[in-house]
Amino acid sequence: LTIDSAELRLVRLPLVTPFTISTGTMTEKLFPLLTLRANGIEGYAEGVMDPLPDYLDESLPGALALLRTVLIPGVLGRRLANPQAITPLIAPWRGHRMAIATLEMAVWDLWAKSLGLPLADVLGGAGNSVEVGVSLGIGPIDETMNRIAAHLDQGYRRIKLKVKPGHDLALLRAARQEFPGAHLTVDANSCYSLADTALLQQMDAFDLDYIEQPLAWSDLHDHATLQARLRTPICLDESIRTVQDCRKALQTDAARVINIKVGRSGGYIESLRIHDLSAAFNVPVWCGGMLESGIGRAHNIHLSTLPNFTKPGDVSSASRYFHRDIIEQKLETEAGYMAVPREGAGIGVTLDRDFLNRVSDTPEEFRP
Ligand code: OSB
Ligand code: MG
Repeated sequence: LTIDSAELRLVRLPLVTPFTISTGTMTEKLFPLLTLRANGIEGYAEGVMDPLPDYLDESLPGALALLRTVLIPGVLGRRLANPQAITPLIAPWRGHRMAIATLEMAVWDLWAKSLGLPLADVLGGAGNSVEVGVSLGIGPIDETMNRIAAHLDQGYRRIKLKVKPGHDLALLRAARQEFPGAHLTVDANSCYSLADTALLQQMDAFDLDYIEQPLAWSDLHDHATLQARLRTPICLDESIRTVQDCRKALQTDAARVINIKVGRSGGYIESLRIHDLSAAFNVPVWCGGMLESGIGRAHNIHLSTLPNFTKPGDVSSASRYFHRDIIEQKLETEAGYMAVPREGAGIGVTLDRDFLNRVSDTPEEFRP
């Protein structure tokens, strides 16, 4: 596999519904789309970094700089025996797990296509569909109750509610009263501290599957302190960037569930390690989402076929996010399950080039 050229472009898609979490509101999705080419085959990936560092400490300008100056030039003209061959290329760089993931995931798509196999099979996954839940943004409680009901009616198998101080216990009281049997979770996106321990302990009354990332994005120690005071499992999202983060979290009982985002963790090699380590600790994992277009969504679905993805992931219908997607296929959930796109090879989806050109800036071309 010799990579002969690459293309990088920025894509902007308006969101069907503005998405509010504790850190702010998103009304559009802006992301880098990377294409790698080898012998007439194309591999695709999208970056999940935000324009500003409000989810994690990575931002779009920094990620683009790394991709342009070292990551993409580093693979051009290089013969890669397998995806692991890029390891020395990414090893020098601190952090930037999202920029690295963008490159790494496109290499895996290309690699699977060169083998003529669906990415799920190359990764060691199995099955034709994966279990799916939804993540509902912050909004008025009555509106949220209607949205929960609508998504449960559609078959979604878990409802994750975004919370923040002042929008937490009353919301949970209402949701649990109206939907006594539903799988409910909350995601705080790091908005609480140990000073909120009493409030977080009150969440134990609502039989949540887990509480996602209640404390600081960079802090494992305080999560361990909190977990010792909670019955509800803590799930870590932002805090898991590497398998070493995961090891420290599991060794200290800072989390009892792990959210894996391949686009946040440097790609598949690290995600597979996180997946396997969690399994060794008997800790379930699930696939997180970052409001991805069809390219990132397809990647997430393939990853979700691995055996320890035993909780529903955030890989819901693309039509919930976008009026129109940049891929030709429709990634839609049926009765709570998302079909794995196994047409062709790799991630199993193809670009809708006319539409893509309308929603992206001028592509940047790279040659050796
Ligand atoms: O914390 O999981 C998160 C979206 C953007 C940034 C962070 C998060 C999310 C979501 C949405 O929860 C998941 C999705 O539906 O793609
Ligand atoms: Mg989260």
